[in-house]
Amino acid sequence: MKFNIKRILILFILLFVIGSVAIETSVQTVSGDSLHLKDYTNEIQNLNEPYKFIKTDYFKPITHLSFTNKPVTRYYQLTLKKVKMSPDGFERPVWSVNGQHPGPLIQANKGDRLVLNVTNNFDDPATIHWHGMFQHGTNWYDGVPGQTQCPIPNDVSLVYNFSTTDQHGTYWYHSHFFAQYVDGLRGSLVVHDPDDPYLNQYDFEYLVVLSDWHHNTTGVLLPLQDAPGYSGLRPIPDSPLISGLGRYNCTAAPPGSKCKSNQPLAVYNVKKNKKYRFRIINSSADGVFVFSIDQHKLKVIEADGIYLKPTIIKKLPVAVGQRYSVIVDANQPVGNYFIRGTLDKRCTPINNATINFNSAIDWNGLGILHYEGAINKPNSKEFDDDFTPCRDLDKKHLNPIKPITKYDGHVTDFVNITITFGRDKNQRLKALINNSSFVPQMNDPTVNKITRDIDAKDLPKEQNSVIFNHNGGIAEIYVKNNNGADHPFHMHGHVFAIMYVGEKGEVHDKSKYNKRNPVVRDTLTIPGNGFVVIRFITDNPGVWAFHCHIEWHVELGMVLGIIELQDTLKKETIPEDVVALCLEHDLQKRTTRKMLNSIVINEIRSYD
Ligand SMILES: [Cu+2]
Repeated sequence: MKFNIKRILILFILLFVIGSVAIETSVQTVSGDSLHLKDYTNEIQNLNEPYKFIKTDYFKPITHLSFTNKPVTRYYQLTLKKVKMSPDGFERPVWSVNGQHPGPLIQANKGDRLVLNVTNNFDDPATIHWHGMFQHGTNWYDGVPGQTQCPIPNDVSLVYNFSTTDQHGTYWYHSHFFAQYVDGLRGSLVVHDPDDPYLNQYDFEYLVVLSDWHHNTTGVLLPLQDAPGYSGLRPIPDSPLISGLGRYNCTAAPPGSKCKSNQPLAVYNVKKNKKYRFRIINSSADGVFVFSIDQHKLKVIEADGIYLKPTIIKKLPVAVGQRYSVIVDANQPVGNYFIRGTLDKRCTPINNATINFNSAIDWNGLGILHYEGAINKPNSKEFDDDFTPCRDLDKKHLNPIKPITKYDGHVTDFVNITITFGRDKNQRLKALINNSSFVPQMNDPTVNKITRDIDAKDLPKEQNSVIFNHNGGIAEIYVKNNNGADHPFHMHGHVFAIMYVGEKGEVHDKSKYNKRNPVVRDTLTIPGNGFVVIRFITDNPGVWAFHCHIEWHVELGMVLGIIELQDTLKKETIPEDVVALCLEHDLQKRTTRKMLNSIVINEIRSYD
């Protein structure tokens, strides 16, 4: 209970502190006319001025980087600061990146190195995970507190420095510190590919960052979920957001709150007969989004960085953590058409003990596809569903552009895991993997332990470690979901091949594995009471989280720590500034120079 009171205290203090913080809304503007792929607007990297401070207007086409003959090192500044914002009309503190939510787009070309100076001015500790990036040889920049680094304390900067190697596609970044990304620390990351087979099939490129949104901070929500005897389900959001914009009916807002109804919607401008690549990211805490544009079908070409054989769909279901690219042909009569970013209510279980169960949310998030010259009010009609609700996009739409065959071979390591829920001795809800709920050791991350020559098999039980030691081997994980909820699982450091997805009641049958042309991605939905079998190549030394991306489940402990090739990993040297975070973290715990900070740190201590 002590923990809960502290969290609530933090909220009140925050509300006072944040009252004085200015709102930043200005965004970088770029010329929309000069953005045809044939004449990229070059973003010139001035090496005398490292750490370029970037902002992104999500409603302007992407200003590409010019392709270079040799890889380029790109320096970006990401400053973390709480600001007051009203994404759906309701004002609250938002954990912003460079003053905006979603955070700015980080761009690179294939092979480039990203050097990202993260300055933490949150008054809370923070980390950033670069979702989907493999971090070959740089496990300590994966951004998972307790697994790959100590949290970045307040008023401290950490330079994340990693190569994109041979990766390309649509990625994102988010905090991995408690549920901080749900409060706003999330943004987009795109690695362009000069050899992209679809490069000449579209004229402009847009990003769509989808998220569910809560009016309460996670500092309020998490203790409620963590309360002894809590019998509700995942907290119900207040709005769906399309690239940071949504609408809330303010008559439902609590008295005294600042709230404006009928906020402007997300508007994406198009020109008749041009083609647009939309990169769609579900950065939610929880919800499955269904993305569609009335009267415009979607040509799917990428999932989680993997090029696909193109197929045409009407509606795109996107689970948390997944990304897609689709090409949209603006070939309809000049007009305004609804873009739909619908939070799929069918996938959100609810009972009347659930936090915010009586939310005034309008699940049907709307944006507008605006043709140049259109003046009509949009009244377009939604497509009928052409997908299975609460499931990933059907595998027939997810064939890699060329079959990826490397997963069909001798399995060197096999791990069997079972997901359940349970209660601890205080009747607090816990998520269990093989009967064990993950607890991070914030001040002594697993990778630090491995490099101190602690053998992975001697790690504390609550690290939920699974060990893979075959260099270049094929690991297979069978995940049995013994509860009724669907769980979108994400693996750090890898993509994996999906050998099979089994629904409730299906029998596990190895002869049904898709060995010849499996779907390959980094996030998949495990059906309620079903199972999945995945494979990945064990070629990336590191400590890699494999976890449900429903953030409420992460906080209940639904996390596994893959310890991969520890014999190689233990010989590596973690950069001094990363190790020093642990000292600074300890130091700040003992410091009372800021009351707010000390409260947050004390609270974390209860998890250490
Ligand atoms: Cu889950």
